Amino acid sequence: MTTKTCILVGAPVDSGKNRRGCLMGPDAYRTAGLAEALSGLGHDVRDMGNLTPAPAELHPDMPGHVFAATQTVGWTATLMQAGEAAMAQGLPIFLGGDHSLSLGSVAGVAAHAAATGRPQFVLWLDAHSDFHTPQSTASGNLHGTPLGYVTGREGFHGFPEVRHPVAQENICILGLRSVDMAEREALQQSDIRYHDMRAIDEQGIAAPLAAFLDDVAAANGALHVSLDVDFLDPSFAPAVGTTVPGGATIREAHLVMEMISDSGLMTSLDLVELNPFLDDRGRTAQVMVDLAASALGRRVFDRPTRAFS
Ligand code: HAR
Ligand code: MN
Ligand code: MN
Ligand code: MN
Repeated sequence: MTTKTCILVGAPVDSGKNRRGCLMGPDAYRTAGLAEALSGLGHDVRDMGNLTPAPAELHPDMPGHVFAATQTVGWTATLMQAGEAAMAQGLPIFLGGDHSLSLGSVAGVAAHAAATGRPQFVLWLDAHSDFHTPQSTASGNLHGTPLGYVTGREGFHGFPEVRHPVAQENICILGLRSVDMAEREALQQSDIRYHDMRAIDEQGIAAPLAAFLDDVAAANGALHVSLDVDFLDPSFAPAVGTTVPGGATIREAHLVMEMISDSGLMTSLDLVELNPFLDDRGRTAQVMVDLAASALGRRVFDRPTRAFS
């Protein structure tokens, strides 16, 4: 694959849910050797360090059960700006942080795509659909809302305006196995394409992904990939607060990443929901680094043997 300038954007966002630990994610990826893995593939890697959230205020219309909304508003403003700016420099890799970071990362890269006249596409690899609004979420956890926000759903009071919403038909979710009732109804009424684990078991993961990548290519789209740790089966990716059994296998996940790499279409990437406090000797961080490397050109035959422990 062609050599890229990879911009590592540390986003230690921990406000998207009540359980702490995702703030350690960026340093876990650094410790697991992300920059070295990517530069070893020939890429130019620039680590921008970690961002901090902009000051923000709580909007009176934000429902009271929403957790740490003010902080997530601040993160969204910061990440939107940083995401748009990083797109002008290369291929941003957002090192999370919980999935609420994607309110900002996706809105930011979509603004850049709009400015360059390209449609934004999003591949969402997740056990969850993250399509809530602050009104529909029962948990109050904003990490369950980024797809709601970036598609322009109502009710994100106090958040930056989404000037360039992502078109529903340009979004593909793979890996679903935990969807709340309110999200399920909204998803069914939307043009988002989604494939749950049942569909993946029946049809394989390559067919729906290939169809989506074809559409991205035909539209000359920009492709943002958002990889949630819980897309993976918790048996080998335990470091996440919201484990759901029955996730993608390591081979399915690598196949997805290798197909993305082969397509040459990916323009930005999120690595989210890693909670190093829950990890087992760094193995989940290492799996995520390996997957990022696959998305950026590493192949099975090129991989050095690595032992955990
Ligand atoms: N749908 C549930 C909620 O809104 C769980 C959301 C969990 N989201 C993540 N990211 N872990 O996908 O609370
Ligand atoms: Mn998620
Ligand atoms: Mn614009
Ligand atoms: Mn999830």
